[in-house]
Amino acid sequence: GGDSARLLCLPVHPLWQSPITIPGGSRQSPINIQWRDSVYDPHLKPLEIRYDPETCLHMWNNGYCFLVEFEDSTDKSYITGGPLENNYRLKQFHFHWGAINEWGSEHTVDCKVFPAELHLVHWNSCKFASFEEAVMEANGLAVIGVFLKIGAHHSGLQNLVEVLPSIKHKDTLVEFDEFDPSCLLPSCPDYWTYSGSLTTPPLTESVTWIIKKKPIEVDEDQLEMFRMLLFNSFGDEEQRMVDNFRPLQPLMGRTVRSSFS
Ligand code: SG5
Ligand code: ZN
Repeated sequence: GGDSARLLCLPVHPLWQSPITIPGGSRQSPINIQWRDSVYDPHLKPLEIRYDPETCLHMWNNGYCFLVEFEDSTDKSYITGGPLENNYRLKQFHFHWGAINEWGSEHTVDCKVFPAELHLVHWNSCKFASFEEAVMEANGLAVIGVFLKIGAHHSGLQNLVEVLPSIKHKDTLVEFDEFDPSCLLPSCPDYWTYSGSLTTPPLTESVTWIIKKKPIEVDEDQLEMFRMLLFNSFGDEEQRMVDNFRPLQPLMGRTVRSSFS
């Protein structure tokens, strides 16, 4: 993020350059999840995930990460249950990753860092009319986080990886349809949940985080393809898109609940 990059005298990513006010700053993300401090909540229901591959629209490089966006004018792709009291519609998913496998995830578990982390971003369609409205409000958003670790080749992820060379530069977009992001979720239903924020500007404290306990496995070559993307636009100096994660934020007395004991 901005502050730590400045201390280390690294170039600051454009996303973090303008002054940003952190509203309140008492429930910021990401955090380290200390397993033994998480509290098992037997009332937490299983998370219900209903994704319609027809709602998948396109993939693009926004100059910070790559994201896949979904048609969200109706409740065709949504989640409910778990810690959520309403339906939350899928808006987009994206990843954060490191230059090397030793770091890259935003959340950590017992201080363990993973090489990458997937975020599926949803907004509360029972209480709000649009994503933009929900972004500013408590209970506006729900993000599912999934850790990626190095292991077996992931055939679902490969469908994304194959399109990455066509969105190498900032602000490039390709049509990408018929993709079901539930193929990127571990089969284990266990998760942690806590109240937090977006991890990029506007950093609003509107997110119910749902962090899956089990990581998914991807192979080294697949993550290397993430690292071939560029932060810069076509024609500008080449800067590899890596290390696009925010540093850990203080817990500030929050409780992390677990769906499992
Ligand atoms: C918000 O937060 C941003 C995303 C951003 C995630 O959803 O959206 C807005 O602020 C629009 C009102 O930004 C975009 O989608 C750019 C067009 O996603 C990213 O920047 C990709 C990393 C960040 O969500 S997160 O907290 O799950 N990391
Ligand atoms: Zn994210």
